Amino acid sequence: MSKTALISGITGQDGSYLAELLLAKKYEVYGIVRRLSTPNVSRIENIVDNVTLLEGDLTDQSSLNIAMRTAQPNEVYNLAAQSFVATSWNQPVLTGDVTGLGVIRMLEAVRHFCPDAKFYQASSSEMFGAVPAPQNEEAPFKPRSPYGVAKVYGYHSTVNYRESYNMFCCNGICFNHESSRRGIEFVTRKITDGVARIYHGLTKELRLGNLDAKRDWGFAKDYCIAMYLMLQQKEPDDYVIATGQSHSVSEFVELAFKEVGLNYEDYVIVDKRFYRPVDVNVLQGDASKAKKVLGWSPKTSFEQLVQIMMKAEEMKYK
Ligand code: NAP
Ligand code: G4F
Repeated sequence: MSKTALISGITGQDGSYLAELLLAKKYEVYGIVRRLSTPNVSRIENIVDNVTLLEGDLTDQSSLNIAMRTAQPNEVYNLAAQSFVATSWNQPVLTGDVTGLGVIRMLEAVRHFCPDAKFYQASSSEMFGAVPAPQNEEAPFKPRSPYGVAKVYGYHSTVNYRESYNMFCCNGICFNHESSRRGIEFVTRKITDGVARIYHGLTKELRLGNLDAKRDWGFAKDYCIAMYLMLQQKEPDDYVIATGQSHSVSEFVELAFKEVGLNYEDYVIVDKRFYRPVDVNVLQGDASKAKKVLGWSPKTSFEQLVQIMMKAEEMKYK
């Protein structure tokens, strides 16, 4: 019998890849979408006729209750969030409401309307913050942003519902993962889009912030497989999902410019406007547990990721 999945954040980067993966596995897929003046389904245009979209907002309990009651899912993937770290200093209350309390609202809706459903929470390496690398499931959390603080709340809520109500709840502690579907304000997409614009003569410079920050960057499609695998296990648990390799923003910049035969030093300007009040210096994950238990490992190298993203940008401006 085919399974049913409900995805919050289906219109986002990960939601779109996860929906494609589950459709390929013959799932019936529902997605929660918030009301916007202009509907934003650009990332799921190719599958929009194959999924059922339900109106809902992570700040509104009743809409989440109705979504659970309507879909009666076997699996719930909570991917919706105010996910941009920089914005979390400008909108800390909204970030806490959506990214933190939103998790409890989703868990409550599951508890009351489909208590047997398996639940995935999109936790984040941003929770580790100032903790020295490499970070695994045993590392403490020292978040450095309102977003990281909200994600820690969501993480502990997920563990708490597992322990309090014996619900099947998992945290995927995902390190940064990117693709051509990444939002334009995140640094990798900002870089690949900027390089393509420079290459095609649309602009002359690329303004960035902290070039020394290091991230463990993987390919989003690989990470959605790990999310799915977590909910196929016999027992619920929490897993770090990462490549184990860390690279600086300047390394990403250099490679992206190299892809089109340009030298980044001729175009990149460091602009204090893009610095954060505090930054996370180094993220580098240890995903040994995911490899051992889920049989998961990343398939895309850092160099391949930059190439994939640059190829997509080149197509866009051709
Ligand atoms: P994304 O592209 O920013 O997508 C976020 C999704 O959440 C969008 O579909 C957005 O809808 C939806 N959303 C935002 N506010 C909402 C609200 N109040 N009610 C309902 N939906 C709302 O993020 P992503 O990169 O796919 O990441 C997916 C999840 O993984 C997020 O929770 C993120 O924090 C977490 N995460 C991501 C990474 C990463 O590197 N990508 C790493 C660790 C954890 P609209 O389309 O309407 O804006
Ligand atoms: O691409 P970013 O904005 O991603 P960040 O802050 O690491 O957060 C992403 O990954 C988290 C997982 O660790 C997710 F939970 C979260 O939802 C999101 O997906 O910034 C990466 C680094 C930072 O150190 C930032 O200071 O790049 C640095 N950076 C340098 N110049 C910049 C810029 N970031 C942005 N967005 N824009 C710049 O101009």
